[in-house]
Amino acid sequence: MCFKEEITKRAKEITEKIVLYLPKEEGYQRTIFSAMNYSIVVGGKRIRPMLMKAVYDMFGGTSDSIYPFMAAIEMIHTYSLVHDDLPAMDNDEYRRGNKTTHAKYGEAMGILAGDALLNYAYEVAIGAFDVDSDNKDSVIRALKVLTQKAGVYGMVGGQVVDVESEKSPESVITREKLDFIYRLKTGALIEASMVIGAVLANASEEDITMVEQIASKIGLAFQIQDDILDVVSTFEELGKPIGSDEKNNKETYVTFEGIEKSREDLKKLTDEAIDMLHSFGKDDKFLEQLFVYLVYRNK
Ligand code: GRG
Repeated sequence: MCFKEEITKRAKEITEKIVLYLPKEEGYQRTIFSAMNYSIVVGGKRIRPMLMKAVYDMFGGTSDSIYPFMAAIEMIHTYSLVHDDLPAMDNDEYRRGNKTTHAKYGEAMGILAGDALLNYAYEVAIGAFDVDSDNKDSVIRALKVLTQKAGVYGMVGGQVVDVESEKSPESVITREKLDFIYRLKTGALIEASMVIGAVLANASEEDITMVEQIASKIGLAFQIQDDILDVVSTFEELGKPIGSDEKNNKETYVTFEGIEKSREDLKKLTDEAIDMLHSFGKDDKFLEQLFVYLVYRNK
């Protein structure tokens, strides 16, 4: 089986597991259940639960307590996309090849579906205590990681600075601020995914710290590739060569560093992450290939 087929298979298996945690579409509030479920099943690469499970497997985890956390991280990621697509933020009509949640259900339901997914994620993750009552301390620690990385010291914090930088003309974005935004907005959930995999598998403190550092590099590389893809598609649409003087109104890694240096930095970060992965001595080819796939993806 080639790697592309392998990740397609894993993404399908992950979706089958996640849907088991979705609410039933019944009761007076059934519209919210429908909007939540639509947002999740409509698509997505499932890379965060995939990373979580791959790290968990690498450290020899065997309990089913990983599954509620895999569902929870995808719910939190999906809520962030649902809210990011709202008229008050990016105002996007399409996502994952389909209508965005607010475009399909209306703005109020879009807001509520995001709120509901975030809250439900924690309800689901807490269910890990029922699955693995012998591993309570690890479950508590995994919950802490999840809540912190998703919140104001994580993804939400990064989004706040991003929104402020875009909307206010006097807020000048510096390279330092851009790093902050990327580390939190994109990196934090990737870090949460991988660290939770290590924590639930009872990896050593030293290994957990190393996993967080690897995830941080992959998170940044993932976002740099997002910026590169953005620039490439913009220039393709304009029918101009990449790097011609068309000015994008948004500051990104590429506008600061240029396309060549961005590609070099992306490679450097990925190579460093893979070297660190090798230092565990686990010979995990899947995780290594997944890193390469994520940071060199073409969409
Ligand atoms: C609204 C609190 C709040 C946060 C929003 C996720 C996010 C923060 C904004 C979306 C915009 C963006 C470009 C984020 C960077 C991370 C990123 C590339 C997200 C898309 O993740 P994928 O590619 O999406 O994993 P799928 O659809 O495959 O799940």
